[in-house]
This record gives sequence, C-alpha cells and structure tokens, in this order.
Amino acid sequence: MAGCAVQPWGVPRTAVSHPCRPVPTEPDAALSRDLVELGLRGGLSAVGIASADPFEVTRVDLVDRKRRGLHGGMQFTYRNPERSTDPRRILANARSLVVGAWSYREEEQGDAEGDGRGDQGAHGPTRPVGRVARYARSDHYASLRGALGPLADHLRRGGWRATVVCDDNALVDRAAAHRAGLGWFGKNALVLVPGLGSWFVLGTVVTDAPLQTPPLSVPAPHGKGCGSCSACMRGCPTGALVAPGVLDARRCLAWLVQAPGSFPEEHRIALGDRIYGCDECQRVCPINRIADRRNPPPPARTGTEPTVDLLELLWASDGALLDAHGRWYISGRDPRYLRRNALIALGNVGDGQDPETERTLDHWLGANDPMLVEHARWAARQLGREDLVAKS
Ligand code: B12
Repeated sequence: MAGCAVQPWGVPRTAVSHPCRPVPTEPDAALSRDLVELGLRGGLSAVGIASADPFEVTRVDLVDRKRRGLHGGMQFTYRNPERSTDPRRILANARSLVVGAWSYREEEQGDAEGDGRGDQGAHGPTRPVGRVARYARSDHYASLRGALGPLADHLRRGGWRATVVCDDNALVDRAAAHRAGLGWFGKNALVLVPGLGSWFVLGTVVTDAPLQTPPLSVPAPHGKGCGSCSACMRGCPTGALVAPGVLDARRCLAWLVQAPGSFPEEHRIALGDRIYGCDECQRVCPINRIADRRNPPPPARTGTEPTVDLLELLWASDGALLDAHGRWYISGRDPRYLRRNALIALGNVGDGQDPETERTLDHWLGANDPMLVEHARWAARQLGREDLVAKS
C-alpha cells in the first residue's frame, strides 16, 4: 500500500552517546525508510510503522468480548489482554512497531473450492476430499517471519533491540497493522489493504528504535473502506459475524474446527467439505475479487495442500497425522479432532454406497472413542446409512 510503504521521510537525527547503543533525539526517518524498503524487497506486500504504545481500545474489546462469551473459550490473545495489547511486555522500552503483510494468495487448484467430491476422472469419481483454508495450505507464517527477520537484523546491527512476533499470543497483530496504516478493519474483522484485499498474514518487529510514523499512516476508520457492502456478513455460513467487525467465535467454523470437544451439531452441515479453516468471509468479499481480477494470483507453489483425502486421513495413524498436519493449530495437538472434522466432511460430501466409505464408517462406528463414534453416526445418517448405525 503506497500510503504506508512509500511515504517520503525527512533527514535522520540520532545522537550516539554510548559506544554500542544509539540514543535517539528524534525519530530516525532514514532508518524507517530503509526498513520499509527492506521489507518490500523481501517480499512483503505492505509495510508500515507505528508507535509501540499500548492498544487500549483493543484491550477493552478483548475484555468485553470475553465477558460476552464471544471468544467461545479461545485463549490466544484473550488469555491475558493486558499482555497482548502492550508491546512493552514483549520488549522493555519498545518504542516502535514495524508491521508487515505477507500475501498468501494463489491460484485455486482442482477441487479446492469445490464440493469435496473430487474430480470426475476417466475411471469414475475420485475419492472424497476435505478442503483446507488458503492460509493453512503451506507455512506462510514461516515466509512472513523470513521476510521480517532481516528487518530485525538490520535494527540490531544499528545497536537497537528487535523481536519478531507473528500470530503469537503476545500481540494482537491486526491492531498493530491497523495502527501502522496498512489497512482498515473490514466488516469481516479482517484487515484489508487498500487495492490488495485481505489475503494476508500479518507480523511485527517490535523494537526500541525510535522510528518515524509517516503522516499517511493514519488508520482508516473501522469498516469505512467497505462502504455499504456487507457481503461477508450475509455470506458467513453460520452467521458468525454478529455485527460489523464483530465475530462470535462460538459460530465461526474457523474456530470450531480447532476447538476441543464435540462439533456443535447445528453447524455440521454448514461445515461442508472444510476440515481446517474457513475462507468464506474473504471469498465473498468484492474487494478481494476485484483485486484478483486486476492482479491475478500467482500459480500455487509446489507442496501446498488445498485438499486432503478424507478416507486416507481417517485411516492414518496419530503420528502420520501430526507429521502431515502438525503445523495446524488443533486443540491440544490432538489428532482426534482432525478425524472428527473429517467425519463431518465425509458425512457432507461422501458417497454412502462407496465400499471404502462404508468400511471407514464401520471402523469408526466401532471405535473405542465415544466422541468419534458419535460423529461417525452422524456421518452415516447423513449418507443414508442408518443400517450401519443400527448394526454397530
Ligand atoms: C483468535 C484468532 C482467531 C479466532 C477469532 C478471530 C477474531 N475475529 O478474533 C479464529 C480462530 C476464529 C480466527 C479465524 C481466522 N483467522 Co485468526 N487470529 C486470531 C488471533 C490469534 C487473535 C485475534 C484477536 O486477538 N482477536 C481479538 C478481537 C478483539 O479482535 P478482532 O476480531 O480483530 O476485533 C477488532 C474489530 O472488531 C475492530 N473493530 C472494533 N469495532 C469495530 C467496528 C467496525 C464497524 C468494524 C468494521 C471493526 C471494528 O477492532 C477490534 C480490535 O480492537 C490472530 C493473531 C494475533 N496474534 O493477533 C489471528 C489473525 C487475526 N487471524 C488471521 C486469519 C488469517 C484468520 C482466518 C482468515 C483463517 C481462516 N481462513 O480460517 C480466520 C478469519 C476469521 C475472521 N473473520 O476474523 C490473521 C488475519 C489477517 C488479516 N488480514 O486480518 C491473523 C492476524 C493472524 C496473522 N498473524 O496473520 N482467528
């Protein structure tokens, strides 16, 4: 975004009064500009700078939503709102935040946005597949950290302290991105970068360097860039966006696939073929669609996993599941929750007459795990196989 990335700054003014530690007199504009340029050269789509003052409004939001139960039992940044909204708890004397956005847009492959029934090949239908949300198809957080790392190194070489945080419980990333002027809070609660949309993961370098906050990085008012559009609120499969920018996690599929325990029955059909994450509030967003039309996404990189074979997943060992998907956040790193999600997806998109599906359902109907048996029953009934339930 031009506003936050390419603002021209003035002349640097830093006085050095200690052999190894620069003491600032004024914000260091040249250093700020270098960091932004370094970030853009390293592949970030937008870079902005903000002060490291506590995020008071975000803290109030976290506490309020927790009180109203909207966090649905999530911990993350909700565990300790005082901490997650104060960058100085990450780095004492932090003065500035350098915030970057890493794009995870890529061309859709095969059945990735499909109905989970696989492609109709020359030898008949292929096996049922579960869909993975775009941000989780490869390790985009690692790429983001890789792009922010050189910024932190650059600061350290100048004698400053710097720490990279991204998707960490210690900082609310979107609040930092918004303050740094990267974009606005959409009605879907995501930060949208003007002209580029929301398919970004966000991360921050927290530093004690006094950086220049460009005048253009005045955060846009919440929801303003969305105008009168509320496609995301209407498009959410479970109505989880209960007010503009306010998500009720108890209904959000992206949380329910991660959450422990039984998957709420009233949301199982809405889950469709998803097994991890949900993209719907971004997929229906006209700003993302326009951005894709203007600048088509790059081809998918090798090694990305838009879909997972549901039957294979349901026969895989714990070790194999953690090897394949251990990067995903699943409550307690318990692979049972992946099986739970896969059973629901199978119930939604499988073929009850397919012998392998039948064998898989049979197996889980007789499992020594009440939660998975209950989900297998639900799936069998969905596929018209009450008979399998009856004989189990
Ligand atoms: C907890 C969490 C979740 C939870 C809850 C999300 C939520 N809305 O809180 C669950 C598991 C559901 C989730 C889902 C997703 N997440 Co998430 N998640 C987080 C996490 C760990 C903390 C978020 C947080 O603290 N929320 C607290 C609440 C208070 O914040 P909020 O919802 O953003 O609320 C703000 C708005 O309401 C706004 N606001 C206030 N008043 C008003 C009024 C109006 C009119 C408007 C429009 C806005 C507005 O201000 C509030 C903050 O003060 C962050 C990583 C991090 N450490 O920050 C990633 C993060 C937010 N998630 C991210 C992603 C990519 C996703 C998913 C797209 C993944 C997926 N495909 O499944 C979905 C999107 C769901 C959604 N619509 O938000 C990215 C978002 C990137 C971006 N461009 O915005 C983050 C930043 C991770 C990262 N480092 O990149 N996530």
